[in-house]
Amino acid sequence: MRELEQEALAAIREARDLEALKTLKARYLGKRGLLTQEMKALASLPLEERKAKGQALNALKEAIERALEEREKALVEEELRRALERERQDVSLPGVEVFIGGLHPITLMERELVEIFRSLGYQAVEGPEVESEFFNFDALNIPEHHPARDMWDTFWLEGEEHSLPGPLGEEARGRLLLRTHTSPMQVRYMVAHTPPFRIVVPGRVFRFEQTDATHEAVFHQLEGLVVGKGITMAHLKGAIYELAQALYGPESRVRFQPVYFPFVEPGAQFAIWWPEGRKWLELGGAGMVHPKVFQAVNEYRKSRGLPPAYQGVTGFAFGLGIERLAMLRYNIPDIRYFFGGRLKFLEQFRGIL
Ligand code: YSA
Repeated sequence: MRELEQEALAAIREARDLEALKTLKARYLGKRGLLTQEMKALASLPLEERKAKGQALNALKEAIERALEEREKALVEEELRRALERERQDVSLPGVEVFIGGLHPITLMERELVEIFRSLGYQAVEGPEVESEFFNFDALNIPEHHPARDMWDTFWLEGEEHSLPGPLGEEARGRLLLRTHTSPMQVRYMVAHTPPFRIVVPGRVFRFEQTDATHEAVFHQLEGLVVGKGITMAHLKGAIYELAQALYGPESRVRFQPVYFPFVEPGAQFAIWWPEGRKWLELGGAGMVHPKVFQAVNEYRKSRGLPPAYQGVTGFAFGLGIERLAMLRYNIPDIRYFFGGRLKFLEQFRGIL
């Protein structure tokens, strides 16, 4: 019996896993286990011997059960420790960088401008980049062969097969082109709406031009148009003044100089004093909406069965280049960087949303 005890306890101590432990349990305590058989054999022994051996066998059974329990506990703990080791995470490891894009500097500048005008009660609207000759030129008092057309070198679309919806969903008149300024939206908006209103129109424009550090063939403008009863040049100056204040603070000033645009009378070019750089920034053109533009809008409305809504009202308009402002805001020396497609340039704006 001593032998059996030594053998059993040693085997249990050395069991390598729970599976081996289960086999040992069956070997000693199972239905046909060694200890069970010894127990059965008791019946054939004389009473005194049976009693003594019975007690010894019970003690051995308890010892084996205890040993099995202890070993099982140890094996479970060991397995847990190994699992923890295996699945260990080093939380101090540097993370994997997630690539976050950013907004393009022109988008940022455009949003800043739109926000300024929104705070002044303007509504932002957008128009098509492919435009018809009628809205880009004719309705703005620049008929075919008018020398003023030379102010805007134009990309024309080839062929007659294209058609473009006008402001009322009808087919737009005239040849198609890439809009050379955002001013055609003045006409589109007026045809479809009645005054009074204040709008700004941000957007991309195209000119068949030689490029240099301050001129691109593709650039962005912000158009403004305010129409109502009693609108004057003073309102225009006030609007540009508010823009200057919002952009460059209380030290900023504005300057207007007479200039010719066919769709305004009087017309002006305007500049904003940039206190930090101590210089005037020529931003764009402006003026009082020309009566001929109102007349073209009224005629267009009439041809579509709408009443002429532009009588007894006046309006001012302006159009400024967005790239110039973004160049200053982000310290960019050459306008061609904006759409040169170089990642090194764009990555500087990563994460700016
Ligand atoms: C004038 C009167 C109004 O009642 C309304 C709008 C205007 C502006 C007019 N539609 C226009 O396009 N005038 S502009 O040809 O002088 O351009 C306006 C601004 O766009 C310029 O002052 C300049 O800031 C920018 N711009 C013009 N050509 C550019 C350019 N920016 C970058 N590259 C070019 N090639």
